[in-house]
Amino acid sequence: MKKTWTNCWLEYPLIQDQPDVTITVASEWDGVIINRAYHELKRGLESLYHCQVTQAVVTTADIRFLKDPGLSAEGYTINAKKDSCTISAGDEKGILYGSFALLRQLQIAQCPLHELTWQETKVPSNPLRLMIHWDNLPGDIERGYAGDSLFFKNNHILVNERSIDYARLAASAGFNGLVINNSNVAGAAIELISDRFYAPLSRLQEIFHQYGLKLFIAVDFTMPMLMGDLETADPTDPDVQSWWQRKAKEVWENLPGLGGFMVKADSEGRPGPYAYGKNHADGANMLADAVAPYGGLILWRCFVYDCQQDWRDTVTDRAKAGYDHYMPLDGCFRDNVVLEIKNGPMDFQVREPVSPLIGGLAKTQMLLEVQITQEYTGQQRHVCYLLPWFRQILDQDMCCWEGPSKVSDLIQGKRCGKPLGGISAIANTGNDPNWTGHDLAAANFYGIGRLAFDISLSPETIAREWIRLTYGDQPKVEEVLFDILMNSWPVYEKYNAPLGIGWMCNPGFHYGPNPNGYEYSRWGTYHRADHQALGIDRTTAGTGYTAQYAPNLQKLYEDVETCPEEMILFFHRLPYSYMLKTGKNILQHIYDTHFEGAEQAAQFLSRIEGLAGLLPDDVYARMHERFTLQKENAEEWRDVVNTFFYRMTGIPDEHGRTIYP
Ligand code: GCV
Repeated sequence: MKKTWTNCWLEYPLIQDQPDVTITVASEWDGVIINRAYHELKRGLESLYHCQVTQAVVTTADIRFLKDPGLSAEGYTINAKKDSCTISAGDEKGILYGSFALLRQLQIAQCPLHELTWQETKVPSNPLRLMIHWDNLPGDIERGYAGDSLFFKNNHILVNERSIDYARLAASAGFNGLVINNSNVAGAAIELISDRFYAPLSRLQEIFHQYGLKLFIAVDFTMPMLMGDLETADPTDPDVQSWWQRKAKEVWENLPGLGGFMVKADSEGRPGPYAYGKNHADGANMLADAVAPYGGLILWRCFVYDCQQDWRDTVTDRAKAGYDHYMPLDGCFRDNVVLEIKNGPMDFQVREPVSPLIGGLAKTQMLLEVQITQEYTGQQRHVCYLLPWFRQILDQDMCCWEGPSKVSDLIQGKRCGKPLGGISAIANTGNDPNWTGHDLAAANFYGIGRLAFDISLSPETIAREWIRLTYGDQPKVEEVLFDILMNSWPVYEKYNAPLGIGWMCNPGFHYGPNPNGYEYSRWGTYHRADHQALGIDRTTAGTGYTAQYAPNLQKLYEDVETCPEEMILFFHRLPYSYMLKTGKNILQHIYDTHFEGAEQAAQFLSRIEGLAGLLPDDVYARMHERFTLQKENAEEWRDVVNTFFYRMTGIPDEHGRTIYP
């Protein structure tokens, strides 16, 4: 297949021309992953220096892979001392991660290998670092904004050179697993775990394995009915249990080393244990028992709410659903079950508080689920670098016990004392030439992998790294792209839904301004705006949502004076005249931020135009097109949202700007 796609951050732009230099690499031990590490170093170094890279004996090599049983799984130590460089690890994966780290550092330092003096030891912060694909077997992607699936086409599995490049990108960012199919399992996907697909799946799995990536498959809870001839999927039914046990045996015989299954149950029309009067622990544990003999995991999604719920009363609140469903089950799950929890209580809005379930569960392993496919954050037409947001989420202290209780601690299992947990990202990749639609969206793919591997990283460090690796050492490019990336989420938020309200986009598609657009809003608008006030009272006097947080956080959110203002309308219903700490009332805040956001989006475009000639032509053309669209769309958001509130209140902008276009 002719290569029609980019290498993203594995481009390895030239640092110094050294055609006469030969760099030798040797390893103390063999293995398929070690072999990949060697080939990655060879590819990277030859591109960075135009040198030769060959294999040698351990004692004389320039770069040596050493075994260090003292290092934890997947960890590495690099010791570069000008004329010698060692990468030590306890397992093969550590050598692979160490090799990518060395290539990264050379590009940061912009020096030849024999001038590098550098020491680094890293052990991944999170045992699970997963990309979650919502790819469908026909080849489309649910909420995909970068082309078609990399894994499926016309109900067949694709195994090709691009699968290898995908694995390279994922491993180099730090991921160690992926779910390849949509958890809304439908059509041919129901047969993914059958003879029809085992052979190509096994070939795909072999590629992933060489890059240290575990394959996971999303399954439907009613498989015994859909694939088998059972009339029930009741998790307590012995026939159902033995159906899954037989199936698991068959699956692992065909796909040894498979990571496990992901399940979305009792959610948005998906079947689950509730249909049989059973709970989610009954469902997850039944599956967990079936896969346990093979070391399999069950990733159980917690996105459970009644989307048709009537919430005109004051206590029914979708935000409460996750906690209400799962808290009573804390401690009831098997050790090979991990609960996968969206970062917020709603659904990947541009701003939400952290899900109270994350602070609630004390005895259960958790996987934080974030969304890098930009469903609600501009759909990869707009730039929205999400790492500053993810940093805030991970740093949020849930104040839920006397030990370390930041989200980053809790997902690492510091509270429950169990070994599994981590970060999963709903993937933003597809078969577009640049993988992610918007060229700058690749920073989210790279960034969340890096952050999952090393939870201490700042969004700034990651952004600079990504720019440097992708576009080389070009100060002007770095200055402009860094600035745009770092401002992109705040700017997007400004022209979108204000102060934590959420949605205000077209139903279904979730793109474009529509203040009353929440699809499940037949019982009232999401923001509840009328001519006097807006927002939802989620205090204990309102829906009672704040009571799901530990006392300190509850107090913080409950009191309108201390509630973080960027989320004030998520927690409180307030009059338009309510004065924010900026000295502006809410209405004027909405007007001002929408004018500012649209202006800043326009500035992004002119700054990108300043990079003409510095970026590759195709990259520049794509970026120019997307930033032009973002500018136009931001103006539309500004006008639609401002007009909505102007009509609602009849109060004009204090500065006399035109509101009704
Ligand atoms: C895969 C949101 C999206 C759905 C998605 C769902 C989920 O509701 O709009 O497309 O379905 O989240 O997380 O399962």
